[in-house]
Amino acid sequence: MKLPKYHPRYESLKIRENLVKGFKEGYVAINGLIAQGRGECFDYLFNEKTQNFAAEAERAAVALLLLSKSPVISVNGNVAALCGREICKLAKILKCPIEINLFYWTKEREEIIEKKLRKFYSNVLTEKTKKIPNLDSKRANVSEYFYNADVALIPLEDGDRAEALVKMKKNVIAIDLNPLSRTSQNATITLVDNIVRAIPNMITFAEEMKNLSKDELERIVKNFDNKKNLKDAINFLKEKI
Ligand code: PTJ
Repeated sequence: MKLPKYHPRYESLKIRENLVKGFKEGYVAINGLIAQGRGECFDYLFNEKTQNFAAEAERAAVALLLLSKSPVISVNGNVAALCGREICKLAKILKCPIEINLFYWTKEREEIIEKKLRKFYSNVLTEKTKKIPNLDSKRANVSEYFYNADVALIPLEDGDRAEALVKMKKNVIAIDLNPLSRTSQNATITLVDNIVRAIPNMITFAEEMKNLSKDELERIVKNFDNKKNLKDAINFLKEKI
């Protein structure tokens, strides 16, 4: 469908179209369309804009990733469809690998996503030799690198895996429009923002901050309070309603 640019819901409809295209190409799970609907509902309440609390969390997340010794970015079907190219750009700046991890895993979906990402970035991990403890799904299978990573960026993640990663003592950065989800509540840093804005914002921050000293980056992380940030997001929703 050709979307007219003047349509008041152009951006939101464009995102939907990208997901539907990804579904037709065989790499977005049908359940991914439902997940997007859930996200859209929250995004509507956040005025479809990056609010101050989200920008603050995005800055802290970039500082944490720049401080990390072994960061990793996890990508699922929705993430690949919504910002595959941008997430590769972020990984390049952070010099970190990307790992494909699917809730509704099939070999075919994984291969299509891998091919898509490799057009922009070569450091895509595929060999899964380890299992995340206490997690009973295909999402438990990870690479050795992921298993040992100190910081994991996990956009649009399910609550079980987020919790299991926190239990492994990893620093977990979530991107989730629902500030009440288990993923949001358990993460070390939660970006309550639409991924289509969060990743480009993180790219801008990473470019600005990549030459900051370790002390400056540590100060940014230390001054960030995730519980307070989530409260600010929830209060925003309360006032909006
Ligand atoms: O590709 P797969 O097989 O790994 O499956 C991916 C999905 C997303 C289908 C799977 O992880 C899933 O079922 O996710 P959930 O639990 O339905 O959604 C995860 C969270 O992402 C929810 O809290 C949504 O509100 C949120 N969300 C959805 N779309 C966006 C979003 N957050 C930020 N930006 C979005 N565009």
